[in-house]
Amino acid sequence: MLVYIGLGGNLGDPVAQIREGLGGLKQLSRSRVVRRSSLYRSAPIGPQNQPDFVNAVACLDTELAPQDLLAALQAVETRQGRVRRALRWGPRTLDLDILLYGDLRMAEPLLTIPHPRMAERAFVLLPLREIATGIVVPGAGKVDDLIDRLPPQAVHRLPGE
Ligand code: A4P
Ligand code: MG
Repeated sequence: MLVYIGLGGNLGDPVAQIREGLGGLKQLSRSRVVRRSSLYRSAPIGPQNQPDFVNAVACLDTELAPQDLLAALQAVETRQGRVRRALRWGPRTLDLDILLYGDLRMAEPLLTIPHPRMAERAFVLLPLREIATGIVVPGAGKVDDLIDRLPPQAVHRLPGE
């Protein structure tokens, strides 16, 4: 199954955190990283009194079921020093979200796919388009059309990353 994972972080050295997160994805069982986007610097969505984020998207070919993949991603987050805090959308060392899992659509208390907020987020859609031109977000539409409809958001590709 081809799945897309969103990476984000804004604490410590976020470029190093995202690189390390990509390393963590490479070590997931029954999975292989097929492709990864450049790194992007983005202004925070949510509370504004926190540092800019670095974001990226990776494509995995995996045999893990969605819940097992989520558990594996959370283990990588924890290994990289993430502490879950009360503040929603607050700062974090590394956040790994399942964006897309093939064409699957599911909504359960602990797992919603496609990621429910991805269609409004330039920091997800721009790196996704970079590695998956023409992809369709089930229930939302083509990535290019979604990007055309975005409100302005400060997202910049980091050269050489
Ligand atoms: N969960 C449900 N669906 C999913 C999914 N598709 N992938 C549940 C991953 N997790 C999913 O997530 C909370 C719970 O969501 C998990 O326990 C899981 O069961 P979390 O990672 O603990 O907390 P969170 O990331 O703070 O929550 P949330 O609501 O997912 O936040 P978002 O939407 O990921 O937003 N601004 C910029 N520029 N760049 C960013 O990367 N990220 C956020 C976080 C806010 N602002 C940002 C960025
Ligand atoms: Mg998350």
